[in-house]
Amino acid sequence: MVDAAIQRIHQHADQLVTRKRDGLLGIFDRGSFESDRTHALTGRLSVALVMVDIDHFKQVNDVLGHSVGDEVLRAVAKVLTSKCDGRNRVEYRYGGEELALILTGDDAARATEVAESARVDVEELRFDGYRDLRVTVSVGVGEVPREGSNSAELVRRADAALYRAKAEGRNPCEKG
Ligand code: GH3
Ligand code: MG
Ligand code: MG
Repeated sequence: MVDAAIQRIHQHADQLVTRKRDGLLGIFDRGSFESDRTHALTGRLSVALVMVDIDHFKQVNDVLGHSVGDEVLRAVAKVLTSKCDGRNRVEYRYGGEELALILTGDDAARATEVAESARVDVEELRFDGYRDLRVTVSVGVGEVPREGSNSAELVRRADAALYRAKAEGRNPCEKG
């Protein structure tokens, strides 16, 4: 029992050390997302996943250029970082303009509050030299109860919620 707990602490320490940051955004990368997600689901706390997708991001690149697109991505990543603590709430670049949060110990309602607050902060972002530029994100929240829960199911729930958010016209926050 104690051995198992110690082993888990060691595993967690190893995993924190091997986390890597995305070169462009400074938040954790996809590999870290995968290992943290697997680890989170070995614990006794519920796990919530928030998927964040920037709306119409291709247009930002097409109209204003990729360097402005990069700046927008970095600003959105910073908003997510401001909601996280690096332990129970961690932010990742899932891929491209899709970012994610893994929340350990927050139920879906709490995770939705965090996601909603990030969504509103993104709406309020303003960019020097681009007065009229407005950015929104669509957000999907999924949650699984605890230990033994299926990792793929967690992503499936968050993805389904994100899909609904997009289908509803973008910029809302949906709970899975
Ligand atoms: P939707 O509202 O449906 O999400 O539309 P969207 O335009 O955001 O989605 P789409 O998948 O059509 O385009 C995503 C774009 O994100 C295309 C790709 O070039 C851009 N992108 C991905 N990674 C980066 C990056 O690191 N920097 C920049 N500037 N653009 C990126
Ligand atoms: Mg996308
Ligand atoms: Mg998008």
